[in-house]
Amino acid sequence: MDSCIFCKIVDGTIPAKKVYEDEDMVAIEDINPVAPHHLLLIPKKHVVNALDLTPEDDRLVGRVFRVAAEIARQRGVDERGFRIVQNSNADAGQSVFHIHFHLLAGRHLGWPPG
Ligand code: D5M
Repeated sequence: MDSCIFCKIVDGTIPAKKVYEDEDMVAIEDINPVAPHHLLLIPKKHVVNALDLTPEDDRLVGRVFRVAAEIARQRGVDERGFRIVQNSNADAGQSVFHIHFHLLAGRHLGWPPG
């Protein structure tokens, strides 16, 4: 998608701090971190949000969670804990309409979220 900021990060047109990349996804540092560790796992395929997923994306979403857990392990935040968040549409606060998963860690994360 020409106008999508995350498609541009995926293809390198817009710079980002990439911490992980494979054939299906990238992980970048969030530009506006709300926790000591705040990464975004972004599938390369342009999917709008959870409502736009199809059965063929099932493996991709499972892979995102596995990679997120591996990054948490590498950063040593696995035992204390971490959170994976996907916001879909307005009430959830989605601001970029290319599906992404926040990985948050490094502080106590309150529940319920705001
Ligand atoms: O989260 C969208 C997130 O995307 C929000 O935490 C800011 C982040 N963001 C927006 N633009 C950039 C760039 N260019 N680099 C890194 N991070 C970015 P949402 O769940 O849609 O509210």
